[in-house]
Amino acid sequence: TVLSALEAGVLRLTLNRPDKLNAFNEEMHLALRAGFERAHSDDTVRAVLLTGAGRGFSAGQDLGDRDPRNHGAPDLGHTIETFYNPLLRLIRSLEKPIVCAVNGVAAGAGANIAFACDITIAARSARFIQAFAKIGLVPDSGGTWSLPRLIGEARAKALALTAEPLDAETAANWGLIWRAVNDAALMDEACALAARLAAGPTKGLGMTKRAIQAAAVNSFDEQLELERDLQRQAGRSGDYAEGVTAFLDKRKPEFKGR
Ligand code: LHQ
Repeated sequence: TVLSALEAGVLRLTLNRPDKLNAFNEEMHLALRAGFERAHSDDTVRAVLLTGAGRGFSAGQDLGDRDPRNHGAPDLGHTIETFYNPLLRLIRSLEKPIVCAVNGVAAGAGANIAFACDITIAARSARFIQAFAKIGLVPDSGGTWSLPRLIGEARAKALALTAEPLDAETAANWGLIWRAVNDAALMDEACALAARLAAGPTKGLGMTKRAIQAAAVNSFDEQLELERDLQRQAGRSGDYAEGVTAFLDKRKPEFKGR
């Protein structure tokens, strides 16, 4: 249900239930989690590329698993705690860049997982839908946190309360994603970006991600102190020495991710 391939430091994870628009069932959750756990533990992984197979990115939770006529009132809090929250924590806490290539519709949790990644690029034909309101639910997968931060309360509330689809171009103009690109160019652009990041100074990039995320809760003074501490660590990395040496030698740096 998730294809996993490591090439030149890029771990490519492809959601692979195309006939269900890559809706999440338990098996796909566990496979994707295993992919991100590998990204955490394997030093040869220096960037992640997340995308979907077929015409959709992900339609969110598999509602076929959830027929209330068969199951009665479910404990969705348990589903969130067991499957979605651990995944979102793995994405945000990974100190390596995650590129998300949204190849088609991203609905419900599928949209919010895309917004939790570090650099999200979408095909121009992709749509983002906060589908939760259509079935009486609340945005999850960090959506109520990321939406107001990325686009402000007014737009966040309108998207979440109406469940109206948002096109990729508007999502990019609003700052919800990095860029909308032509459909045919999506995978080339996303792979090139992931490859570039995987060849970068991984420790420094990882700490940059951590610092920017920490700004959501820190005061200005706390953030200045965090920058000092992280810069101290970055300054001791081999990649810093290589970066400065290469600059002085007027050549391209060869970062090792250490
Ligand atoms: C699907 C799904 C789907 C199963 C398309 N499930 N089959 C967390 C915790 C616990 C519970 C609940 O939820 C959550 C978080 C959430 O993510 S809630 C939100 C769940 N997602 C949705 O409500 C979206 C439902 N899907 C749609 O609204 C549409 O399918 C979209 C707008 C995504 C795409 O529309 P179309 O391009 O017209 O495609 P389609 O509707 O024809 O779908 C294609 C196939 O995929 C179809 O199957 P079929 O056998 O008829 O070809 C759909 O039934 C299936 N599919 N989404 N979530």
